[in-house]
Amino acid sequence: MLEGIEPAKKVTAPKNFRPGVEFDGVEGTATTPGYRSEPENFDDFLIDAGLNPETVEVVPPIRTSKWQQREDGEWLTSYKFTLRQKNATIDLPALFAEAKKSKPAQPKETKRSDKALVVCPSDFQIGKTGSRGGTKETIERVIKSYDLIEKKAKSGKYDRIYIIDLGDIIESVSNKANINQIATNDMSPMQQVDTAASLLFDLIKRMHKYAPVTVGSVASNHCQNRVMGQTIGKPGLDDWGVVILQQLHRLTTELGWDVEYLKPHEEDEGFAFEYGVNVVACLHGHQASRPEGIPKYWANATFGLQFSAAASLLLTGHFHFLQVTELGQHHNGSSRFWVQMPTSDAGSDWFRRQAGIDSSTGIGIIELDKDIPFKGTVEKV
Ligand SMILES: [Mn+2]
Repeated sequence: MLEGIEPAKKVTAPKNFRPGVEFDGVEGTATTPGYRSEPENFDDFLIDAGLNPETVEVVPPIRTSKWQQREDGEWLTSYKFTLRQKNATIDLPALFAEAKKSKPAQPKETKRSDKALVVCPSDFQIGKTGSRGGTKETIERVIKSYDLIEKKAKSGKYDRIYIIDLGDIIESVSNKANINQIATNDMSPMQQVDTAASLLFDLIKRMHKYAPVTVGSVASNHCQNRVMGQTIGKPGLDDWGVVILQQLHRLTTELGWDVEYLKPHEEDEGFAFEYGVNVVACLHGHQASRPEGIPKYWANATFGLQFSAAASLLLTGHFHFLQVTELGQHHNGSSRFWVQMPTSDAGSDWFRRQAGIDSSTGIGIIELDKDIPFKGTVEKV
């Protein structure tokens, strides 16, 4: 009775077909098993493979291969694509597209405290390589800090969050040792700008979920417009950090987010803002050749009625370590303070070799009370 009936043909996939996932934590490849119909996304597949679709994304192009289960039977389709950790490789057009499709809600109307969080990314020097690695490692360090800052932002019910880029966000190629920079950089200045903008945008996006945001950028030595060793143009305008700020302004305005911006006057290199009884001046720090020169600079700038004259708190970067210094008095009833903020960079090996000293990396954050003058507490995350 069974004669003449052929056993069903084996399900055979095309040659070289092997479903699987390879992922090294940053990027990888995936080949899915056969699907009967086109899946809406690959989230379930990624979860089955032990990956989190929130942190790992599918990168087009997506290649397909089709085969028939048996003669006249159903067709199956397998998909092959690249995977990458979100934020690991950064491409600004892609970032803009992503920003548009995933508008985070406006910060919730909750009862807010009379406190602001001031987050100070400083001296990322994106594009530089050193004893702490290259751009990839710098991004990893920065994202780790961001995760801790986000925890703080989430629980703080802040009235406002300030993100102050204290300068040298890119490495550039125009230092004194510019030939060496060509050897030690792992990205061109253009790609450094693109990556740095993406990193700052990520921080704005995270903070904006919890409070209205103000973003500021100061002018700095690595971001200066230099031609053949000379600085040209207007320092507060012709600066890569300020250019990044302009791009972010455009992006968040288009998205309709509640983000304000602070930048130097075009003839200045820093700016000041007020939060309640606290007046905060922001400056990169390259105005002094050594950290010990900053208090003198500030005193002179106060006599010269510069933007920092009325400040109760001066924030700087440039020197790559955290230091809180109490200086003189302020009209708000407290002392003036100078806070030198830490770096997230790949390592200043020439400085380490010469001076012997080195510090751990991190991002400095400060909680400011509207009615209470700053008393010197800084957290490094
Ligand atoms: Mn610097």
